[in-house]
Amino acid sequence: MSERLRIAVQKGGRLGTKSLELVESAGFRILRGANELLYRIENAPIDLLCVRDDDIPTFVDDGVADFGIVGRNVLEERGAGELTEVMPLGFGRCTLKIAAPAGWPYRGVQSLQGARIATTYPRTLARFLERNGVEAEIVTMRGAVEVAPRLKLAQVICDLVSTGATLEANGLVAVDTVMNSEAVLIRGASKINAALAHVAASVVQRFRGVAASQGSKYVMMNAPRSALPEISRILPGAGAPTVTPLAGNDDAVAVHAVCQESVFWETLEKLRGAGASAILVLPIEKMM
Ligand code: PRT
Ligand code: ZN
Repeated sequence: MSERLRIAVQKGGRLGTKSLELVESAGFRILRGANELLYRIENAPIDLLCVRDDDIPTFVDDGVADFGIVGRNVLEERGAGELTEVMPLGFGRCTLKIAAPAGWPYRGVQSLQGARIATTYPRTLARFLERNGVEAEIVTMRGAVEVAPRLKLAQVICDLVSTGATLEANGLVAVDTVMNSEAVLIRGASKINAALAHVAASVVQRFRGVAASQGSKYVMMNAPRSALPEISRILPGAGAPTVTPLAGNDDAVAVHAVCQESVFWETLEKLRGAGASAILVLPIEKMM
């Protein structure tokens, strides 16, 4: 068993930078030495193993790494086995979609019966088709799935979509969703060295804190006491707000709340409409 906790992260790619940012936001200082495969954490007994995303589940499963950060789509395609998703991390969001050439007659999953579907996610797609009682031919490709319909390799594709620009550039339209994905923290069945158990617990707790604080906002305002029920109703994803009296004014209170969802301008306008004034929306750096 290793003396240091190991977390496998993608080297480069779409998740690499964000994964390192998460680690740093959690207060772990990364020492970027000459070894690009292994980064040491300066202030905790943790090493980051920087590898291809496809290898991360295997490393975690084999106990070479204690945790991994990988797209849920990669985990799903592999078949989770003994691996578990500890928590979603809130970045690398994308959707595995079925897409067809514009004008292709799609009327629900049954339209895929007998079709040829190109994908880099054959197992996930097969499970989706099976769940829906559809039989189709799966053409497995290593990449560039979006060109398959033009090359007549397949009629339809199943691929990850984030902005939708790739589909649009290839004259394809998303017609169905197979799964939603984002970066997730994964853990295997292997035991963590007892001496490192507290480090593992702290990684999980701090990552949870960072993931939760992203998108959360601290909202403060003044309001007439009578407007409190209406204001509580408007605040998105807030628990019970903290209410404190304002000096020298018996009818007015200060309201403080942590909102777990985005606070849009529309929300502020509604709060104003309900009688709130001096509304402040602040970012939250850490939450525990
Ligand atoms: O080299 P390595 O094997 O490590 O990396 P990789 O090339 O296999 O993976 P990489 O870095 O491309 O993606 C890593 C993870 O990012 C994926 O497993 C997903 O969980 C996540 N992710 C988020 C995406 C996308 N968004 C995404 N848009 N992965 C791929 N794409 C591709 C998609 O396949 C399509 O080709 O981007 C294109 C579509 O993008 P839009 O923006 O045009 O819709
Ligand atoms: Zn890969």
